[in-house]
Amino acid sequence: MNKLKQWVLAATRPLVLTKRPLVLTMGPLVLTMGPLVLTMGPLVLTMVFCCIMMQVSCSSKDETATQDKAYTDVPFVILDTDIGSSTDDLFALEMLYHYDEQQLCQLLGVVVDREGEANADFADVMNTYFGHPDVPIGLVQNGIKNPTVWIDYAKVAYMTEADGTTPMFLRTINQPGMRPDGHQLYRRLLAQQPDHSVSIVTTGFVTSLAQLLQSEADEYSALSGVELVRQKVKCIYLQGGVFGDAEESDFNFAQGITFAQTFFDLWPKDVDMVFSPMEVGQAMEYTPEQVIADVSWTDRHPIKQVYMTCDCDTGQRMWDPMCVIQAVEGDSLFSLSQRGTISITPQAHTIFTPSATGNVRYQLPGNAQWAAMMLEKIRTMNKVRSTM
Ligand SMILES: [Ca+2]
Repeated sequence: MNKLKQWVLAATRPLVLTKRPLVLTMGPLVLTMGPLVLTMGPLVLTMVFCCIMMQVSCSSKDETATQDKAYTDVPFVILDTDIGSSTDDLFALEMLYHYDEQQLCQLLGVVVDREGEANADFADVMNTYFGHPDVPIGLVQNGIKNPTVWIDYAKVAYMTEADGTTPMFLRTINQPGMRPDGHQLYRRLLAQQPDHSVSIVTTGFVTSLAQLLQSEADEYSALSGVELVRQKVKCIYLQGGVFGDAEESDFNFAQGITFAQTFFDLWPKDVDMVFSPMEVGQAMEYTPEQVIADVSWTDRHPIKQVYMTCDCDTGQRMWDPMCVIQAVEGDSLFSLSQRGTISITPQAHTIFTPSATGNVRYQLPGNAQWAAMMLEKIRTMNKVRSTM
């Protein structure tokens, strides 16, 4: 039954797209051109003109969306994830779908910053399964080569039913190489949004972000990457950073220190950053037994299948959702450091310097009661029974 409904979703995907205002504007535009075009004479000319107008209509939809979209403080979120290794990225993404459905945010897109089509395909499985096939996915190119993989779960995207041929999970894009480069997707999405409206949540590497900041004017925007970020981004939430007295490398940044140094050097010093260091999410343990039990109504669930297929008892904690929760629900749920500035050493040590005018804050660990409340938020989202 679940599978049947997924097929129905795939068949009706254009209808799902119509929930986006920018697409709604296309229909009338094209339709109203029809009679006008038909008066022009030869059929061939008509068809050519129709094609041109459809192209114009498509290329202008982004500008129309920008004009129509009133920013009302509901965060427009881009998730930048190293999906395909730790499973907390999956819960971060799942939560964003549900926050989007509750109209607490609008999920603009997903940037996969771990190289490999399989990782992007898994993000696609998530989008498709959870009813958000229209959320665009970008995939980093020229990123970090062979980073650590803690739990090799991307293969679950290609699992089949018992017959060995029927895919267990559907995807929206089935051709390899069809997804935009991660930093190009950033440029396209940012250029379309109102100023200072976008919250970036990065729960992996900062490869695509470094490439974005190094980018120059293109077909999406006349602004450089740095200026585009300064104009469009409200805040970036990052899982990472080591603060306090500890002198340790940050894992995510150490995996690609050159990218991290570029990112820290170029990120505009007047655009807010909030870090969620590892010890904050470390307090939330969502055990494999709990994950599987919380999705008791089906086995055809991508996160549950990961936990059924792979050994996820690896010390996995709910680090990444801490960034999502703050990005969507705001600062009031968190204890935050004072403001300051940040830099990174070649050893991937993050250096925080207090400053009342700084753009950087970081989350502080909460008590056991707070951690239990946060874990409950994650579990509640994961218990939502999919309508697919
Ligand atoms: Ca991650």
